[in-house]
Amino acid sequence: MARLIAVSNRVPKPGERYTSGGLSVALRNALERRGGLWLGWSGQIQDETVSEPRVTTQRAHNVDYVTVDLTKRDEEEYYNGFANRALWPLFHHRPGLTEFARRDMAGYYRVNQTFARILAPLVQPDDVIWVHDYHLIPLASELRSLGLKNRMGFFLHIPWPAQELFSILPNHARLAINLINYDLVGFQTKPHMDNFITYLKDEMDTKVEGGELEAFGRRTQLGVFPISIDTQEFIQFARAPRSAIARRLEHSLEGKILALSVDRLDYSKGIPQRIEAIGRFLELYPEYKSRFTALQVAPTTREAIPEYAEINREVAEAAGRINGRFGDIDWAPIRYVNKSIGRSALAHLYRAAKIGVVTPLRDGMNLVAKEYIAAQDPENPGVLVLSRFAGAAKELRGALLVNPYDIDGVAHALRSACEMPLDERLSRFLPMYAHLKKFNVHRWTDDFLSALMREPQLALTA
Ligand code: ADQ
Repeated sequence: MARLIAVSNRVPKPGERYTSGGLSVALRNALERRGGLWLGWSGQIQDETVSEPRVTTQRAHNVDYVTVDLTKRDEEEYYNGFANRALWPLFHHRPGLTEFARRDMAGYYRVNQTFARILAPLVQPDDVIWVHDYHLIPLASELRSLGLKNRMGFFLHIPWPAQELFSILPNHARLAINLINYDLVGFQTKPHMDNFITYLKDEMDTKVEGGELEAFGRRTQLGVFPISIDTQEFIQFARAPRSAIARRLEHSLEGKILALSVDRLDYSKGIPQRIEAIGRFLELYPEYKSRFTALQVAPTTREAIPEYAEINREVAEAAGRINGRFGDIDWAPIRYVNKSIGRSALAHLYRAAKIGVVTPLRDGMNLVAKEYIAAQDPENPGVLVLSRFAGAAKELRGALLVNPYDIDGVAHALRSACEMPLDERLSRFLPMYAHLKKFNVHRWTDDFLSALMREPQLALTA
């Protein structure tokens, strides 16, 4: 079996097995099965004056974890700059938040080059290379220019934007060509893939047929691979005796209906709009005052980026406003905490919530929606209120699908969720539960890797 090489912006520590999210667990699993190597940024910053990046290798369970330190300048330009202030907002359809700087773009290419230079000598001829996400789009081009002929796949975890938006990037053609240097490019949903195909046809006059494109003397396969969760793990966590945090939560609820949201604190997640909708719900249906509690768990991320400090302030203000307006001396409608919660406690919180509120303005997939479903009691499940703009909406058809910009619409959906009888909750929940048992994250890694290892000609006739 060919060895697997995974590359992602960050690499978890070999021992972080039960604290990290589904993706790293699944990737680690695939790497351990085949033997492999995982390369990415260590998260450490090194002195600018050191001429070569510090590389650390740790081996555990058949896998080499190779981590690279970056300089402050690399972090500013590659990570905070081009990846998170240009690509992230634009790919989430927020051109107003997009800050493009040529210096950042140069830093982005420089770090990709550094990763390629470090990786190339470690690669054996029949290794298969799987690159993750928008930070590393140019990696295959850099590796190929160093002479590597290996099969290389890329998976985009975030949406691919509409053509009009992508072409706002001054270097859009270069990035698209970077993607063509992979053998397989995977997207979360068909609309994301179709956006890319439209761009290729209109801007680059490229032929795309049967999910395969031919350009610049190369053949690249495109595909849809909706990412999933370790469903069994979540089912087991949720079934286990409740953790202390879940007991504290249930005790504090005193029988009130819990509507739970769990997100990284990010402007793409639609948190201020969601809080606004909770206010509207209480305004339209005052009978729920003192009977309903919304809990928003949102650890801060990417704090060095100004837009992220701003969203933190905005969410705290919105929650304060709604609590001030609707709350009472013994009840506040919204609890807002900037905390990260362990996986098994998280499963218990999901299970305690009669309503899961997942309303991003745009999201590649959104794993919280899937985790919420997996953690429910199959005999008495809760209701998922889900944004139609999350990739997960393409699969979780039993959710109450909402438009997160439509504050009244979300308020009505919250009411329907509160009132929904058991038979309707079951008929919505059971197909989603069965779907997630079958399409879990292990199936996702297997599907992507078997597509990557298939020869292109075979893919044409498949
Ligand atoms: P994210 O934008 O990070 O991921 P998401 O898919 O929801 O979004 O994944 C978040 C993960 O972090 C979930 O597993 C969740 O449980 C965990 N998490 C969030 N808040 C937490 C908290 N307070 N405590 C503990 N854990 C928390 C990107 C894309 C998504 C895509 C994923 C995977 O933006 O669209 O689904 O990658 O491809």
